[in-house]
Amino acid sequence: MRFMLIGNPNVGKTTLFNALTGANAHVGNWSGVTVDKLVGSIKGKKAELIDLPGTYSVTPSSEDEGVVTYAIINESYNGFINIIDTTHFKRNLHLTIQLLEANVPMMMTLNMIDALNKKGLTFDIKKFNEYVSNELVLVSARKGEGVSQVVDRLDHLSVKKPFRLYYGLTIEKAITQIIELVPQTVNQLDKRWVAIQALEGNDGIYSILSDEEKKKIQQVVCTTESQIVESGDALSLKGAIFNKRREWIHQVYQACIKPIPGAKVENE
Ligand code: GDP
Ligand code: MG
Ligand code: K
Repeated sequence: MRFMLIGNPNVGKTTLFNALTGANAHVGNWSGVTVDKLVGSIKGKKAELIDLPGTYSVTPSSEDEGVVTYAIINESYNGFINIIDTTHFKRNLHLTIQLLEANVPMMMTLNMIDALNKKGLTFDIKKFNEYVSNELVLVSARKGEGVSQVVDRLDHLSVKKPFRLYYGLTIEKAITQIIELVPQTVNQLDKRWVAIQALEGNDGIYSILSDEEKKKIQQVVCTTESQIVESGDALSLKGAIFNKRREWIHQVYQACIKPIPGAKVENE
């Protein structure tokens, strides 16, 4: 088995990676780029863990971020482990949504719970489970708390209920059109994911498509961009997608992050 560890920069990825693997990692190479590929063996399991570069988005805006799209499309794996810093929950969820949309088996590890509690806040995992059907584990990677649960539950990863965020009529119409232009499913990635990434401007996805398919999809992206700008709903297509995600994230945040009764709260 093989799992991909994915998260924003500075969320405790290396700390969790070391806790899961006992720091037995070896460094490899991603083809074509100078970014290191860290591969470790998960303690007590016949499973490999691959550490991906920290990123705020699957849609690349740097060489590091390009590696994430490349790996998601080209590597073989059984699932993702998304590490979330609960003290920066809202910011982290933008990447999480992009991973959820792939509808690949994924565990979410909610890290820095100790630091969240110090801020007078708790994380309501039951509430979060009403928004996402994934395996969820609260961890404090630095203290090693929750790490054994992560290992145990890796055996049970599956897509219980596909994740689907609604982007509004204009974008949904474009998604439907692009899905029809994507000929085959790659790496169990949802075609809807490919469509949304195309609309966000992730050129990495075209590596799996022919020039003809690319041209047709880019036409849909271009038309949709004009429609969004003309409608005045957002300044750009990317902006419109971002706004829909932000609305969902705001709801999830309100539902899941709660003050500890009697504690002095320090806000995010
Ligand atoms: P990466 O950039 O995602 O690889 O993050 P690191 O593993 O390097 O961690 C970034 C910082 O967060 C380090 O100072 C860690 O010691 C700290 N850190 C990691 N996990 C936790 C945790 O569970 N609680 C707290 N309070 N700090 C943590
Ligand atoms: Mg790191
Ligand atoms: K390389």
